[in-house]
Amino acid sequence: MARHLITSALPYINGIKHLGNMVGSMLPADVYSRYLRQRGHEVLYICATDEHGTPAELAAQEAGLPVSEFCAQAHDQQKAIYDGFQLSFDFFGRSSSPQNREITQEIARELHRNGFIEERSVRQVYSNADGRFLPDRYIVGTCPHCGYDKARGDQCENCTRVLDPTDLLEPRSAISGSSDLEVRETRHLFLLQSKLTEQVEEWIAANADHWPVLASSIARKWLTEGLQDRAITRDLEWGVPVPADVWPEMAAEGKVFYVWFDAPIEYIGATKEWSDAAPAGEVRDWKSWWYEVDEAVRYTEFMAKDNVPFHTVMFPATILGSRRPWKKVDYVKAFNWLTYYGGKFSTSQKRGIFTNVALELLPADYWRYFLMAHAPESDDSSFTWDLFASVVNKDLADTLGNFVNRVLTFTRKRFGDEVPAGHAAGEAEQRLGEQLAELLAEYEGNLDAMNFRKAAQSLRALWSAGNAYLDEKAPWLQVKTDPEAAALTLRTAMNLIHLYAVISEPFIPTAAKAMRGAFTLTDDTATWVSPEEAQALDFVPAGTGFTVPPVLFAKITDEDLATWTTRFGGE
Ligand code: B3M
Ligand code: ZN
Repeated sequence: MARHLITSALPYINGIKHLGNMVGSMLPADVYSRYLRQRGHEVLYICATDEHGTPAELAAQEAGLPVSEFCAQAHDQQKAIYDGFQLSFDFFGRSSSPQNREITQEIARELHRNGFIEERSVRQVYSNADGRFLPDRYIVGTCPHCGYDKARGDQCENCTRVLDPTDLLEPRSAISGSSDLEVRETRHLFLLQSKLTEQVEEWIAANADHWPVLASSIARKWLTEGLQDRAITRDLEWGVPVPADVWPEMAAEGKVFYVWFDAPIEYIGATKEWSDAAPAGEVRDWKSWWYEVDEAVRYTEFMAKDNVPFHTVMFPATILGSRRPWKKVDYVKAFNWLTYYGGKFSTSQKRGIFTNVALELLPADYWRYFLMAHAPESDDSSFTWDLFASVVNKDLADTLGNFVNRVLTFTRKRFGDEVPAGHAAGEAEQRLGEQLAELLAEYEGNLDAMNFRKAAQSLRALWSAGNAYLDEKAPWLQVKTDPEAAALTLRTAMNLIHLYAVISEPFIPTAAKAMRGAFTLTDDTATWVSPEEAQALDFVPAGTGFTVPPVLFAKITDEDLATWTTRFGGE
């Protein structure tokens, strides 16, 4: 038994996330957490909303709310959706928490003490109409290369060229549209990453070999480009204030830390939030997960590939520079993009499916299974309604759901409300058992390795094995000539249902619970079973009471498909 610390990239606060975000961070982290808990490990799965930065301020402005209120509401709204998706966070915190402020400021002080922070003058665009400095991406204008008139100060979306705000023709504020802009001198704190290069290199050399290629290649590529010193403060209302004891002038000017400085620290901050929220009588020791921890804690991070540089280079540089024994990541599980018909999911163009809307259409299990079975692991993967419907109908409705329903309904009709006994297991059961043991071992291997697509394939193979067995034995025919033979088949099939309930739980927790709940058992836990136990298939003995649960998965009809394709756009 080990202690597993698990985090998924913090969803940004400014809007509801789409399915692409879900599959690249929170959902796989949840599947993995659930699996490890079932296997008896101690798991702490931490996530939070990432609340600071300009986009939050702008979203609040658009909503006509003070930013603190906007964030509080948006946090609750996201939390409700994640509950709907059955994400089993141990804690879902907020990067604007006092805990994160305290730890972020403390780490900044340590970086300063160790000579890794320097104050520098910079020239920055100031908007007189808005009364504030503008971050590069909030200056828009015409691209000098391609003439696109909505190019941002950091990059032209049309020709993808990287820009400096001063390159833009006819620059204006993205906030107010005002062109009354000037360049002013201001001061910011810089994290001297260049001085930390060697240590980050060493750390990556010692660790990245164990990561999946997607993560290690991005980390190494970033390193070869060299670590630049970077500004870690901003002129914003909303953020972790620069501590006044170290930088009194900057604090007085209202400088706050850059959102990417405090966001990863919130992994620690949220753990302290979890600790502080302990109910009376329960001791939660956040430091035992993060500070001076021994080998026993294994830390796994989940994220989409664009977040990898921050987690494998910048955040480790921050932590290393603090010279404190903070836990660093052991394994970085990164994901490619889930596309919508090969194109980007887009909020502004209303392309694709958002997490709240998904739950209005279908319960979480449908999405959870589909997304993980088609997770963008080795490559990008594409969502299409046809693919979604065929996976749901084949795997969930036919292979699993129909099996469960068929077996329980038929048994009740022929043998009543208790698991029937019948003959002793024979050769077919022997073969089935061996097959189950082999497939379960493979499934475990894929989950241990966090190969989610392959794990879903193994799970599906386990479901199919049950179907093949049932079709071969055909209890609806057996019952006519040898009811005891039919009873054996059905008892075996009912044990399969119980096995499925246990092993499907990481992917489809609601259906798993319904399957487990079909049997009257005193022990209602989903404790994992070993391949040997799967082979023995003796979970629900003859005489166990059962009920027939409602249909587990409804089929997606052609009519649903047509409606959704029209509503959300296809092709
Ligand atoms: N909020 C992800 C994003 O918005 C970012 C992750 C932070 S993880 C510390 O792209
Ligand atoms: Zn351009």
